[in-house]
Amino acid sequence: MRLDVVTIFPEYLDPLNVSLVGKARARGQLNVHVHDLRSWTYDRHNTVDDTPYGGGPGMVMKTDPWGEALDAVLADGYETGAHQPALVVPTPSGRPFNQELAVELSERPWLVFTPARYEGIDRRVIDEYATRMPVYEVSIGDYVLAGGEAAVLVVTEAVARLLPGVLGNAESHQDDSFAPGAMANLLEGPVYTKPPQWRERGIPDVLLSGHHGKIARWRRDEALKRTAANRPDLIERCEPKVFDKKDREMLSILGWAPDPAGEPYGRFWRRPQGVEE
Ligand code: 6GU
Repeated sequence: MRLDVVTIFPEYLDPLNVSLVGKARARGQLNVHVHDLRSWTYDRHNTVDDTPYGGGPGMVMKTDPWGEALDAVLADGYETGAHQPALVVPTPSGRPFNQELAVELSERPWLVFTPARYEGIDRRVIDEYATRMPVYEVSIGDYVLAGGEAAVLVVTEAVARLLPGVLGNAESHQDDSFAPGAMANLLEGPVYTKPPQWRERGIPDVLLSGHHGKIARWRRDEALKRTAANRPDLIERCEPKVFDKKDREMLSILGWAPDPAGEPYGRFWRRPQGVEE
């Protein structure tokens, strides 16, 4: 996979040399190019922004540096045999980035990222390149960053670990929280390693029992507890048929009850707080 990043802070992308993404680059599984947007400015101050039409606060990134940068980056990629580029535009007004979108992006051969500072990029730039290639406007969460560079790091790491051969067998992503189908959209529960005693704290007995069936059940219960506590929306989104009898027992202990009218296809409903049935 080829990745291009056009930014006014190329050094912000230095972490792409480290860890999983850095190793994938070193092995030739990822071909990363970081470009300084200001290389495509020609005035004394290397201006990349200007005041917004219609007024209002903040500055808008100008069409010309972005247009020239993207034309040059695309021409370079095509010359070196890259094909089917997609533009990834980080913006808080984008589509929520999630594991499903990470999988979709990991299946593309070439991603071009356009992290912006200020109030974003003049819309005509995105509209122009959208006539030539798919454009993914993505947000990494419901908060506002000062710029899209951190989002590029997030998306790149989530995508890179899905590429064939990037993760070893030991770290396989088959049962990640959010992996399609894995644990039916439950978060992963707690994990433990040696030593067996630490500051008076032991390991749950079941994990030392060697009883694979009981261990799997315990892990599933812990996953249900953590999901119910931290992401009740994920429980509500599950098809009830993914919950077996033991799951239902645990959900009931946690204060959840199925919608009686909806069975077998209704969602699980949370029992109203403090109301006993
Ligand atoms: Cl992709 N960019 C910015 N600036 N803020 C964000 C974001 C992206 N995702 C969430 N907040």
